[in-house]
Amino acid sequence: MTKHRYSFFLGCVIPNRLPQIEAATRLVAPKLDIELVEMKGASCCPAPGVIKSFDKDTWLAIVARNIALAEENGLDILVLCNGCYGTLIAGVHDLKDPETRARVNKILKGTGHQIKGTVTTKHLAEVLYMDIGMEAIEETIIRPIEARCAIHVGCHLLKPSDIRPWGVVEDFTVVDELVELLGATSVDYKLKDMCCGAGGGLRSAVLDVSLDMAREKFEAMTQAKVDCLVNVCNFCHLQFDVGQVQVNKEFGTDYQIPVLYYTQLLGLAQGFTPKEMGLDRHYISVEPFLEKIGMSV
Ligand code: 9S8
Ligand code: 9S8
Ligand code: COM
Repeated sequence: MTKHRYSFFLGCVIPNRLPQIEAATRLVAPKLDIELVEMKGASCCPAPGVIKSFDKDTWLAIVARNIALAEENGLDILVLCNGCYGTLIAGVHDLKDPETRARVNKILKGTGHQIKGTVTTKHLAEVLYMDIGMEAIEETIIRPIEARCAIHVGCHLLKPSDIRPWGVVEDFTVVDELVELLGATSVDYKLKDMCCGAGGGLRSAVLDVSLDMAREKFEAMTQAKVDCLVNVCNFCHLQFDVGQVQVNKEFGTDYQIPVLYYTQLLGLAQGFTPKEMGLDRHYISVEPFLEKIGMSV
């Protein structure tokens, strides 16, 4: 099998708040012949909904420095976060323009890095679906996950769609297919396409509105009787796991929806233990979901 090598971009949230997502991803990757190559000295991407809104050139210079590190590796970037995807894919796109590239390279001079425009950025879902392929993933599954899952795709994975590889995104099923490949059912629920409420600085700036949006999604998922929520963005993950505890406190509710990042679910299907997938580190207990699939932490 050919080896798939990527520059591994972690962003801020995973190293600081959700190291279990990194650990799970590092364990499942070799089974799919994916090699994750470090990006030494990488910084915040920086977040698209926040920094980009303040000053575009500052944003772009920092994006360019990160992309330059991947170019020095000679490898496309793999991200686990929709926000990082949004930033880096837009950066790659903007820096294709020779004038912009020259302007940004001038700012970069002092850092010792220059950007040439030779690498692209791929999201985990894209790498799995398009580079590795469903068949190769299926071959690694030894323990099918029979559970009802609410899938949350997140905003930045899909839009703006003209600089993303998906084509028409109004009926996007890639994440559903990846989840169902593991033996699970993707359950339709009201507001499935709605934002989790965290992005664009909302969670930091207007927490009550942010949590109210998450609450609406939890209510719809509960009504749909799901066993867990599966996501492909660490910021959505944070909002759903940590935020669920906050929602319960703020609104007097008692939602108990276990939240899994896709590689954690994939790892369970590949035979890793819940502990190896870091499921003992969640805010909302994953135990009911594990019980349903005949496992425990
Ligand atoms: S880096 Fe700094 S804040 Fe964050 S995780 Fe994802 S978006 Fe990019
Ligand atoms: S959804 Fe709306 S903006 Fe976003 S991608 Fe991740 S965080 Fe949740
Ligand atoms: C959300 C990223 S994943 S941001 O908050 O919109 O920048």
